[in-house]
Amino acid sequence: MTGQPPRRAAELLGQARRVVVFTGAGMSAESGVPTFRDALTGLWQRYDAQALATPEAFRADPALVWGWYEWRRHAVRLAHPNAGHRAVAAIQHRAPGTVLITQNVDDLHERAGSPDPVHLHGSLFAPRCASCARPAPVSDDAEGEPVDGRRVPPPRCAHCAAPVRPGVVWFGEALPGAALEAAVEAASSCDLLLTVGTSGLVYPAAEIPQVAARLGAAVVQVNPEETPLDGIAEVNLRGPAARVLPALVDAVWGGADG
Ligand code: BV8
Ligand code: ZN
Repeated sequence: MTGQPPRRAAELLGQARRVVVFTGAGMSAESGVPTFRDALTGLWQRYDAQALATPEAFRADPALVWGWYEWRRHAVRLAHPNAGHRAVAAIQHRAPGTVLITQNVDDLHERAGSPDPVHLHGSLFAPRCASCARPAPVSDDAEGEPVDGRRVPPPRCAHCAAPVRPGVVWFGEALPGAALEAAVEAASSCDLLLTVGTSGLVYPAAEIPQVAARLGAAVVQVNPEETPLDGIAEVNLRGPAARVLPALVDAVWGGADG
C-alpha cells in the first residue's frame, strides 16, 4: 500500500467520535461492477455514460436507457460485496453512529450488512413511474436475462400507464432533498470523513468531503489514483478499497469481522 502508512489513519479512525464514510464507484470495482466512467463495458462502449444518464436520453430513446440500466442491475445482481464493503460494515458496527453516504446506485453496501446507507444518487433497485412517481416493481429477469447492448422497452406504470424509469439521479436532476440534507448534516458534524473510491468530480456530491474538511474534520482518502480530494485529505491511502479498508479496520480493531 503506497502513500502514508495506515498508522495515522488508524489513529484518526480509532479516536474519532463521529465518523462519516463517503463512497463512490471505486468501492464496487473489486466486485466486478464497473466504475461509472467504465460503466459502459461491452456493447455499451459506443455510448457516453454522461450522455446516457440524462432525462433527455430517456425521453429520446427510453428503450435504450432502460436497457442499459437493466443490464447494470443484472450485473449488480450477479456481483457480490467485496472485503471493502464488509470493512465499511465493520466500521459501522465498531463505531456506532457512523453515517455511510454513497454515490453508488448498487446495493452492495446493504448486502454487506451496512444499515440504510444514504444514497445520494438513488438506486438501481428503486424504479418509479416517470410521471406519477409511484414505485414500480424491480424486474427479476424472469422474462430472460437482459442482453448486453440490447434496447428494452421500459414497463408501464400500473397506475397511470406512463413509462417506468430507473430510480437513479440523472445529470441535470436534483439530488433527493432528504438524502442531500442528511449527508450535509452528517458531514458538518463529523470529526472524521473517510472517502473511498470516488473521483470527486460530480457535484453536489463532491461537496460532501469538502464540507467536512471546512468544518474541521480530518479527511482520509482511499483511492489507487490521485483525485481532487488529495488536497483536503490529511492521509491518502493509495490502494484498492478491498485491500486497504480491511487493513485499516484490522489496525484499529484487530480484524474486520472481529
Ligand atoms: C445537478 C447515477 C442541478 C446515475 C450519477 C460543471 C461544474 C460543476 C457541476 C456541473 C458542471 N456541469 C454540470 C454539472 C452538474 C453535474 C456534474 O457534477 N457534472 C460533472 C460531470 C462536472 N451534476 C449534476 O448534474 C447533478 N445534478 O447538479 O442538478 C439541479 C439542481 C436543482 C434542480 C435541478 C437541477 C446530478 C449528478 C448525479 C449524476 N448521477 N449516478 C447512474 O449511475 O447511471 S453520477 C455517477 O458518476 C456516479 O453515481 C458517481 O457519483 C459519479 C462519479 O463517479 P464515481 O463514483 O466518483 O466514480 P468514478 O468512475 O468517477 O471514479 C471511480 C473512482 O474510483 C476513481 O477515482 C478510481 O481511481 C477509483 N477506483 C477505481 N478502482 C478502485 C478505486 N477506488 C478504490 N478501490 C478500487 N479498487
Ligand atoms: Zn404512474
